[in-house]
Amino acid sequence: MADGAELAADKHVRYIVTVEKKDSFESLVMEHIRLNGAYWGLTTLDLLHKLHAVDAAEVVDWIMSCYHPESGGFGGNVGHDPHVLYTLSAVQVLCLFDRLDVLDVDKVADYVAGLQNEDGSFSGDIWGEVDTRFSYIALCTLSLLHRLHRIDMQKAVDFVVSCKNLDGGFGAMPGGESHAGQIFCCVGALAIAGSLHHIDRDLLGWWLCERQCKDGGLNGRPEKLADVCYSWWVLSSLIMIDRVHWIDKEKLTKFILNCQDKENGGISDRPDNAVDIYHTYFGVAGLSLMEYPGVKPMDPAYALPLDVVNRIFLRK
Ligand code: GRG
Ligand code: ZN
Repeated sequence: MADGAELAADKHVRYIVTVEKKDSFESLVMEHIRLNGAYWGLTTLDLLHKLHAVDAAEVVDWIMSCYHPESGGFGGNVGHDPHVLYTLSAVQVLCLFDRLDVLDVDKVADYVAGLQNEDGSFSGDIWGEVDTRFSYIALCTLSLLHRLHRIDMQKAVDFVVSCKNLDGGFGAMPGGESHAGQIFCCVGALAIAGSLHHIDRDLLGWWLCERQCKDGGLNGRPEKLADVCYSWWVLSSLIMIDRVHWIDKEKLTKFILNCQDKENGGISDRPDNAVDIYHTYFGVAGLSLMEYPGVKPMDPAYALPLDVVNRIFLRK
């Protein structure tokens, strides 16, 4: 079989478990975003049916040590300031372990809802930066907590729609260039809001499927290099608008598998580069969206395994 032709799942599990331990080099350089890293690593383990390789109680304790009870938000690590980026990761990890019971749900929802601005947009924290990433994060977090009614949904949707461009894509704010990462955020937010009718599916689907490069990988916007993480940002968006069949899945699968370190585990952004936990997650998540055998199916809007999302919404 050709090099890189199969998913080296066991190697990736070992790589993630090593990185998630505090003293590895990668943990040190990513110290400020450790909660995001925990979400990437742990979701990957769950997708590979190996979440039990970590001690759930230990993870939940550590997550809660990043919590700020005064504001209701989570920091990226112990002692770091709260931000919605880490608050979503904390909620997602607690969902993986079915441990939302440790949260003061109304307090966390207060924190997120309190960041909505007059025009419907969301700031990321008290410093006020506005970006459609934060619109997605707010809607995703509040939906997982069953607290969507705490925001002005009409205004939230109107703001996201105001970031739509003539090419069918979306940017970080009104007039911002279309970028696959922001498109995921806007399509995801509209999917969660039940407002996908604001999207021209053929126009956006065309822009998204043009992201596939000759090497089979996907880029984030025209003229850029392919990168494994766009397998997630682009494919999830295409699935939400029902146009994923416009991508050559076989070529994309090969591109992702060729980015594996088959000896030490982990996946890189493109072939022969150094692996990291972020691209390991997005590589496996991309394969999940393409129904790769042995990988759990993932929900394209909530960025969590489908069984986890079903548990949250079917229980309610
Ligand atoms: C739960 C999956 C999940 C996400 C949470 C933070 C967030 C919400 C979304 C981020 C969306 C985003 C903007 C992704 C793009 C990240 C990225 C690879 C940026 C690089 O952009 P450039 O311009 O690189 O530096 P290119 O690839 O264009 O050369
Ligand atoms: Zn990338």
